[in-house]
Amino acid sequence: MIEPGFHQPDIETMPRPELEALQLDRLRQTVKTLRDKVPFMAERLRDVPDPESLDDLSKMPLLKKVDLRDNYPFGLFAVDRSELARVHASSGTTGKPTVVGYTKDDLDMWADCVARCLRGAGIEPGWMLHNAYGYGLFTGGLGLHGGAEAAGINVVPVSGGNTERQLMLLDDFAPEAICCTPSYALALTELLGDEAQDCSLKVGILGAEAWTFEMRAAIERGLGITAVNIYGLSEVIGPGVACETAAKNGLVIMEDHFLPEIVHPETGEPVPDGEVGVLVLTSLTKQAFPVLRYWTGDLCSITREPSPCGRTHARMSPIVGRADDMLVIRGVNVYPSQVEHTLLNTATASGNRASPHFQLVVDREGAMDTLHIRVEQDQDSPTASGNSETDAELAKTIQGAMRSSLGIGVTVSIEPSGSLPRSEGGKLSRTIDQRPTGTSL
Ligand code: DLL
Repeated sequence: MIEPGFHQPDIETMPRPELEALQLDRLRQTVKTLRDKVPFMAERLRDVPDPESLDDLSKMPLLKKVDLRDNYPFGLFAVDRSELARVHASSGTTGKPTVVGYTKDDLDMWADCVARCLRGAGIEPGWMLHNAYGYGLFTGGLGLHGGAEAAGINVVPVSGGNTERQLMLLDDFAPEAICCTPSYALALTELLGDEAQDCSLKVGILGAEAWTFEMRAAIERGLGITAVNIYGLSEVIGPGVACETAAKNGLVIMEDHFLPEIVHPETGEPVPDGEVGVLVLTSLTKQAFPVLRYWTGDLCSITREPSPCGRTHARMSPIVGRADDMLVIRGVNVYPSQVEHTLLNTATASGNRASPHFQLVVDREGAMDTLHIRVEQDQDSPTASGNSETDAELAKTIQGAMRSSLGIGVTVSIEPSGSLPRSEGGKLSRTIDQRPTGTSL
C-alpha cells in the first residue's frame, strides 16, 4: 500500500484563510509587476483597478495563447533576458512555438512543486525514478528532473524514445518509480507482457495527455504500480501545477503559486465549484514570465474541500476535454492550424502540388496515438496526375516538414482533388479522432 508523503507540509496543509491571505498578497504583487515590467500588460490593465479581494480577479482581463504568439518570443517576460536561467517552449497555434522563461528562483519554485507531486505520490527520498519524459524544449523531462532532485530522489534521465533501451534499464537498474505519458506506460506494459509482474516499479507519475480509468486500471494491473495523474502546462510552469496523491482523490493544485478559476467556456463568467468549465490560472510567484488569468483551454471542475490526507489546497478533477481544437498526441500538443500553416509552406515550396485541404485522422495503435494526415492533390498543379510515384514523393516531403514543425512522426497520404469534406457553412472539423473512448480519468 503506497502512502502519500509531503515535501513542504506547512504549506501543503496551511489553513485556508491563511492561504487565501497569502494568495491575495501575491496576486497584488503580480499585478504590480505586470504593470511595471510588461508594457503589453500595463496597457491591458490601464483602466483595471487593483484587486481588493480574490473575487476581483474575475473582473480582470484574460490572457490567451494568441497573446503569447503576438508577443513572440520574449515580449511578455517581466525580467531582462540576462536574468533568465532557462527557456522552454511548447507548440504554438502556427509554426512558431510558445516560449516561456524562468529565473533561478522560478526554477527552484518549480522544483518544489514537482517535489510535492512526487512525495505526494508516495515516492520516498532515496528511491530511483526512471524519467522517460522528453528532455529538451518540452517541460516534461527537465521539470520532473528538477523535482526529483529537490525531493532527494535519484533520477535516471532516460528521456523519451528508444524503447529497447528503456526496457533494458528498467530491468537492470530496478527503479521504484517511473514517469512518462500514460500512453507510453501502457505501451511498456504491453511490451513487458508477463515479465511486467516481476518489475521493480511501485509508482508511476503519468500525465501530459488525457487518459482514462480503463488505461489506469490496465497500467496499474500490468505493472503492479500505483499510477497518479500529473497536470501542468508550459505557459504556467510545466508539469507540477497539480497532481494526484497516492490516495487518488483529485489533483491537488499548488495553490500558493497558482490561483485557479473555473469559467464558462463561452461567457468566461465564473462557474461554481463542482461544475465543469475552463481552467484559468494565475501565477502568484513567477518572476520571469508571470501570467494573469491564463486561459488553459482545459475543461475540469474544482473543489476547495480539504482532502482526507490533510492537504488544504484546491483539487481539480482530471481534464475532461478541451475548449478548443488542440489535440494532444503522445503528449505533444498539435493544432490543426499549425498543420495548415506547415502544409501551405510546403505546398508553395514544392511547386503547389498539394492543396490546403486536409484532414487529420487520430487513432491508437496498441497503446500509442497515431496521426495520419490526408492531403488533397492541387487540381491546378501541372503534376496533379494521380501518378503514384509523384504522390509518394510529395507525401514524403510533407511528412518531413510535419516532423520538424510538429515534433512528432506522422503518416501522410495524397488524396484525389475534391475528395475531402468542405465546410457547408458551419464549422468544419478537420479532425477525425478514432481513439477508443473510455471513461475519462
Ligand atoms: O504537457 C507539461 C507536462 C509534462 C504535464 C509532463 C504533465 C507531465 P505542454 O506541452 O505545455 O505541457 O502541454 C500542456 O497538455 O494544457 C493539457 O491540455 C495537456 N495535459 C497536460 N497534463 C495533462 C493531464 C505539458 N494530466 C497541455 N491530463 C495542457 C490531461 C493534460 N491533459
